[in-house]
Amino acid sequence: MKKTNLSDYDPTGVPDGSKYKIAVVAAEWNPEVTNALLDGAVQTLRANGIKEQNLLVYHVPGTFELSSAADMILEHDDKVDAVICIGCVIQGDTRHFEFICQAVSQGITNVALKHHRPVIFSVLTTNDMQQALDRAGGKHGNKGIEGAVTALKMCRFAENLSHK
Ligand code: DLZ
Repeated sequence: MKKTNLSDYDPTGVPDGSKYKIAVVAAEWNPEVTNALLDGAVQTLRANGIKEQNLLVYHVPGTFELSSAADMILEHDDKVDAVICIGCVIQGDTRHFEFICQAVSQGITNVALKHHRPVIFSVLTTNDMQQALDRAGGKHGNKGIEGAVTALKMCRFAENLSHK
């Protein structure tokens, strides 16, 4: 499936969110991007029926902190069905970009496997700010929306397994 717009989804294929508890963690670096991604995720969860008391929003300093925050949330609350991690890392002049991207992608995978619950990668890793803005409500849609839809689908996936 080739997707050119991160906001495109078939609403009929998205699970009802009213039975799920979902946490969203957003990094404070590049806030013009991460706040737009957070809005996209939260609005999409609400549009698909999540109850306000089951929607938890947290902030962490940077993208590097997302995986440890997701780990703490899942450790603390076994009722949380999924965590959406939102961040934006922009290529700079040093190798910091590589280390953060490597750490967060591996870290999020490890947390999901440790807790057996979905942890969603809504992290933009771009060459410049314009590429990030294009994917945070710009011409390529909003990766926060994609993350919310993915979280709901993965919650249903886990639920279906538990009924087998
Ligand atoms: C240090 C740093 C740099 C250089 N760039 C970014 C970035 O583009 N996006 C982001 O979310 N965070 C960045 N950070 C901060 C790190 O994620 C982290 O917060 C610090 O290294 C402290 O652990």
